[in-house]
Amino acid sequence: MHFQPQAAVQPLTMPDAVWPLEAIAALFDLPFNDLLFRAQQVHRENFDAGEVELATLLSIKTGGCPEDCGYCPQAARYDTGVTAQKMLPLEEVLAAAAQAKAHGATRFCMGAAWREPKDRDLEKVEEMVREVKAMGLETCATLGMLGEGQADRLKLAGLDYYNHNLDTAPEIYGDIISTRDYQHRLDTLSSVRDAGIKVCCGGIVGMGESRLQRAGLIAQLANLDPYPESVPVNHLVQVEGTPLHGIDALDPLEFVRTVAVARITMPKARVRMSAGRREMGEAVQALCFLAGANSIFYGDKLLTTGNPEVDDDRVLLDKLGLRPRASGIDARCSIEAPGQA
Ligand code: SAM
Ligand code: DTB
Ligand code: SF4
Repeated sequence: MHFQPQAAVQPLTMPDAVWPLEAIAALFDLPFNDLLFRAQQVHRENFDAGEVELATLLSIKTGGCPEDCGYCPQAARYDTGVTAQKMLPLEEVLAAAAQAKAHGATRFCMGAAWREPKDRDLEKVEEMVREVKAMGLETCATLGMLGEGQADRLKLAGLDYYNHNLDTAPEIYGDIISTRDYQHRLDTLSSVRDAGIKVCCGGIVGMGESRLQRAGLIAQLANLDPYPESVPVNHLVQVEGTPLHGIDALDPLEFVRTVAVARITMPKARVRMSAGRREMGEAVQALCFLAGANSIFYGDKLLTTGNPEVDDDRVLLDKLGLRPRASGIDARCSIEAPGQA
């Protein structure tokens, strides 16, 4: 029996950013239809519910990563068939960005398989950011942990968002990744925030965590002050050779619940139905949109694994009567600190 007393989850959204774990766990435990109804209400209060952001990903430096993230095909220590490559030349990045724009994407996210960028690598990324932004796309980068001054340099280059995920609840983080800790992630998020770059931060579900641990991840995100402007909810893509390959599959409705709870607890954030859509099927994706997801990765590849074909996504959006978001910086996506909202 999952029903919890309504009192624990009474307000549709909290007046400030403080979300006790118990309140988030109680949201997860609501009857499915009640949870989706509330998520849809919050969604409509904060966004045009017919609109979805299309973000395209490009791996600008693939494979050979020294970290040991148990889910990741790019960790050098796992035999996954991903070979380490050098950083892509600027022209290739710009060609991919132009194609993404031509297909209707408004955000372009550049990912690198680094623990942290070296200063000389960052120079090249700065150039990519400047040029992609000049094409009229929102820019996002995910390069690992940032050292002193690196976030400021990216801000100066015109970076709009930095993606850095907390991935899971703190108490199981060490079971998934041992080469860095939670505090490292939080420190990078603070330096991104301090530099004035918008924060894109989420996690992965389906890594063997419990429902309470999923609530623990959302609690971490929702209680960041302010919470992230952009929240990618990834479903684990199981890749042969990684330690998490072969783990029991998550009930897809738990993924939908996670999206809904993210929407309710971070009402103004772009909630992205991120990795794992190809394996999900249309019906689960439709439920995620109903649960308040309003962003997707768009393009036939994520970083190294597959994503639905662009044409299939267009058909799905059409079927659901959803429109791609028009270009331009998200006006409603400026999160204010608690007390200012
Ligand atoms: N190396 C940088 C880092 O870890 O921050 C940036 C790239 S890393 C691939 C970006 C994110 O991709 C990870 O934090 C993780 O959330 C997600 N990711 C990686 N492999 C995944 C998988 N197999 N399934 C779902 N998400 C995955
Ligand atoms: C995020 O949260 N998910 C994306 C992006 N940010 C960088 C990455 C998903 C990677 C899935 C596995 C792969 O394709 O290598
Ligand atoms: Fe490296 Fe990032 Fe993959 Fe971890 S998630 S192994 S840091 S590329």
